[in-house]
Amino acid sequence: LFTHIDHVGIAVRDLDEAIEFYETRYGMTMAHREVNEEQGVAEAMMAVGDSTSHIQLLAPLDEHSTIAKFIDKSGVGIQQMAYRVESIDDVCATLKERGLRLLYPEPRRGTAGSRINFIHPKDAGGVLVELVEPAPGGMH
Ligand code: V0V
Repeated sequence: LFTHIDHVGIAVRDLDEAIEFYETRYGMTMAHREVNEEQGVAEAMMAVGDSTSHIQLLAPLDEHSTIAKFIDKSGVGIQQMAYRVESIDDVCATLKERGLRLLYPEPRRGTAGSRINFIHPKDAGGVLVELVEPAPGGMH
């Protein structure tokens, strides 16, 4: 069903400070950075060595952001676990058949033009699981 760990998402208060920490302490390089208004985040993808996995640093754009709500409730730290898939439409159909609640009826736009959806954490052992179908020729 899933082909790779695409990224692990970490909620941070200040994106620039977090990028600097990952660069100077872990020697990671930033592969991509963008603002996603619909998701309420400013985000940076930090490459983990030569693998195609990333750490996604997520800062809230404002107090209504899901990331702001997460930080208020749980503090900064791991917010989500994202698996890469080949066909998000097929995977969502399969997961629905298996009784899991997806957050969106149709995939939405994620990092670098990817298509994304989420499994509700209440149906996934307390883990917010994201599904990512990379854009053709995208960053993954
Ligand atoms: C909430 N809960 C979580 C959680 N967020 N559990 C584990 N991990 C999380 N991240 C639990 C929370 O403790 C509550 O449990 C319950 O779910 C309801 O939470 P809530 O605080 O009332 O929050 P809601 O229901 O308003 O929102 C939760 C959901 C929301 C998951 C629905 O965060 C959401 O829509 N997330 C998907 C979008 C997202 O995260 N976007 C930011 C990343 P109790 O207390 O009832 O037991 S954007 C991104 O990843 C991009 C662009 C990308 O990768 O491409």
